[in-house]
Amino acid sequence: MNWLKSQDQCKSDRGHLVIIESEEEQDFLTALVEMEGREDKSYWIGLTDQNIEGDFVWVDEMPLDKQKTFWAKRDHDHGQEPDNWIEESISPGEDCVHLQKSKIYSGWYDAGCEMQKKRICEAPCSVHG
Ligand SMILES: [Ca+2]
Ligand SMILES: [Ca+2]
Repeated sequence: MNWLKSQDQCKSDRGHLVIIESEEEQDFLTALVEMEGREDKSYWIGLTDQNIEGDFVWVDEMPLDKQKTFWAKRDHDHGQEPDNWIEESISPGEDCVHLQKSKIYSGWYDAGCEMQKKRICEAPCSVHG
């Protein structure tokens, strides 16, 4: 699904797209993604700069802590995400973030919000007696 539909889908399960708050959480999710073993290991997370370009905010409206980011360094062209890639008639900019597992470097990439990807939802653990 696209990013917005992914978030709606998570909400309908009383959750939200995942908010990554620590290196442990990042490592945990990367390991899960790895275990799933798909070729295209790319999943929406709850981070976007749709409102103000370059100003990344989590889906709970908390701003991204710049000390706790896991942006990817791209292997093929030695680029650094987020790059808000703009190219006429191909990419109008990139405002939604996905976690991607690659052989060399796993991390966050900004991408077009309309791209179809899997998602990682997070929901509170409910305990009923
Ligand atoms: Ca952007
Ligand atoms: Ca990008």
